[in-house]
Amino acid sequence: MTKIALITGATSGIGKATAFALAKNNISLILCGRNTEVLKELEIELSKQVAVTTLNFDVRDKTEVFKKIEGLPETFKNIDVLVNNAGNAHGLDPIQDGNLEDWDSMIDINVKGLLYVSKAIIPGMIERKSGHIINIGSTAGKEVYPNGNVYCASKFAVDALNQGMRMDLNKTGIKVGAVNPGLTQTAFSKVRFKGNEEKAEKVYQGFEALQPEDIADIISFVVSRPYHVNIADLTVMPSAQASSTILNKNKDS
Ligand code: 8X3
Repeated sequence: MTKIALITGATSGIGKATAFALAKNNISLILCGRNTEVLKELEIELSKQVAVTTLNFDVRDKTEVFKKIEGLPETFKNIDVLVNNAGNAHGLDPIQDGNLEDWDSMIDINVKGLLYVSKAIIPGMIERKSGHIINIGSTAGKEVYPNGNVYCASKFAVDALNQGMRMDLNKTGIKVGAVNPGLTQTAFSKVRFKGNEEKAEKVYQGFEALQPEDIADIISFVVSRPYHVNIADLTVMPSAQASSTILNKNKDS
């Protein structure tokens, strides 16, 4: 039977690439995001391959999250795969200079948003005694780096929730795992640096960064494992990266 996957943050970066990768594997899609225009474009494009519906919400808005997920058409209600991908970094400041709004955004999107969406979907998975939750963490959730403070904390929380969910759902038939990307060239740094393209581009200069498609490929592999195989925790870095702080960049970049 055709699987159904719900992807948060599906309008860009890893989320968008994952939508294309899963469609290639004939998985029906529920694409969630804040940008209605891009959602519409993706729906038109991807419905050439698979059944697609879109949900327009901000993961921070718990009322909307529950309303939109509960309102899914019958044919999309039995979600097999949840890809908790929505997440952002806001700012790269030492803790003493941190901006309260940036902190709120990161905790609200990366941690609370992931919790709301999961809470809305888990009961149906429990009822059906099957489901697969893939949490998109980060190398920043494995190892703190200078000025990463709250972003790292939010991704450490994702790591903790990934482990906690797997334990609590162990008897329910739902499998839970995380994919933790390192330096991946998306709009991530542009958002982190509030639109400063120059600063953002520099992050990925002088080495070959991961592309969203590299991670989408891996998510697609994770999804396609037989049911008894759970990829519980997977960290992926560009070959030039050894840790959150060790990166082999060309001297002159
Ligand atoms: C993205 C990885 O190192 O830019 O989560 O924080 S990093």
